[in-house]
Amino acid sequence: MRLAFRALGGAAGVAWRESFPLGGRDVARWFPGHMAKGLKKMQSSLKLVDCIIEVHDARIPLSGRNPLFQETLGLKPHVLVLNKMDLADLKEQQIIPTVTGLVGSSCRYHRGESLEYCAMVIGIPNVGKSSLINALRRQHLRKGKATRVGGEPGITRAVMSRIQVCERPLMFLLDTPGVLAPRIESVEMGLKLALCGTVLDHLVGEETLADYLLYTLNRHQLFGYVRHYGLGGACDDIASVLKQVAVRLGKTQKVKVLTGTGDVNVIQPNYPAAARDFLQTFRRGLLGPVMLDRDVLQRSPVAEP
Ligand SMILES: Nc1nc2c(ncn2[C@@H]2O[C@H](COP(=O)(O)OP(=O)(O)OP(=O)(O)O)[C@@H](O)[C@H]2O)c(=O)[nH]1
Ligand SMILES: [Mg+2]
Repeated sequence: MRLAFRALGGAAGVAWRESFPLGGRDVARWFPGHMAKGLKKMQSSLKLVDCIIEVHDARIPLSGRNPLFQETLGLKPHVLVLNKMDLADLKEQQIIPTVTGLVGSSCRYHRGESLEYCAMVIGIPNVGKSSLINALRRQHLRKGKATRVGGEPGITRAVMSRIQVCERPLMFLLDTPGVLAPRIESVEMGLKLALCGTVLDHLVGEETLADYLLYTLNRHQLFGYVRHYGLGGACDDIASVLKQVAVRLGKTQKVKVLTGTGDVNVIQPNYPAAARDFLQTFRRGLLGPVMLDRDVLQRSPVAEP
C-alpha cells in the first residue's frame, strides 16, 4: 500500500517541505514542569524494588527519554521496553525472564534474601506503562485490569502500591506517573513527543500538531491519509487538507457574516475538529506505522556503512 501511494506523490511532481518552520515556538511552554514530585516519590520507593522497567514509545526510540531516570534511579538494573510497536515502523517481549535474569546477575542489596521480585515501571507520560502492567497480569495470571489506563497523558498520578503480575516467579510491579525530561532539546523533539501524546494537545495547538503530522507523513512518503479521507491527492498545505477532511467528515459549521446587504449564513469547515480527527486517526494507527526518529537514526554514526 505504501509503495502505491509513493508513486502517487511522485507522479504528481509535488515538492514536499524540506523542513518544518520551528521559529518562534517556545517548546518549554508545552511541557509541564510539575513532575519533580513524582520522581521524588519514585526515588523513595527504590528500596522496595529490584529492577526498573522503563517504557518508551517505539515511534520515538531516541527522542525524549528522561536523562533524570538514569541519574536518580540508575542504581538498579534497567530494562527498556519499546511499547506501541503496532504503531511503529519496525521489523514480543520477554519481560519477566529478562527481569529475573538481570536481577539474578546484579546486587540486590538488602533485598538479597527475598524470594519475590519487584520492579518499578517508569517512563514519560502516555507511553503505555499501566497498559504493560495490565497486559503482563492478564498474560501470566489471567486476571483483569489492576491499574487505570487512558488515552491522555497524566492518567497515573502517583506511585501506586505494588501489583502482582506473575506467580512463578513471584513478581510485583509498581506503576508510576509519567515524568518528562526537565528540558526538551529542540522544538522538533517537542513536536514528536507531542505527536505521540505525551503532553496535552491544546498546549501545542491541535492545528500546529496536525501540520507537523502532515509534514512528517509527506516527508516519509506515507500517503495513507489520502486514501483514508478520500482526498483528491497528496498535498503539503495543512489548511487545504483540513478543509477537505472537514467536508468529508461533515464537520462544518454555519457562520453569520455581515455583508452590505445584511447577514449571510456561510458554511465554514471546522478546522479544529478536522485537526483533532487527523491526529486521532494517526494515533490509532489507521494511517500506517511511522518512525518519527528516522532523521535522528539516519544521522547517527551507527547508521553509516
Ligand atoms: N496502539 C497501541 N496503544 C497502546 C499500547 N499500549 C498502550 N496503548 C494506549 O496508550 C494509551 C496510554 O496508555 P497508559 O497505559 O495509560 O499509558 P501510561 O504510560 O500509563 O500513561 P500515564 O499514566 O498518563 O503516564 C492508552 O490509550 C492505551 O490504550 C500499544 O502497545 N499499542
Ligand atoms: Mg499510567
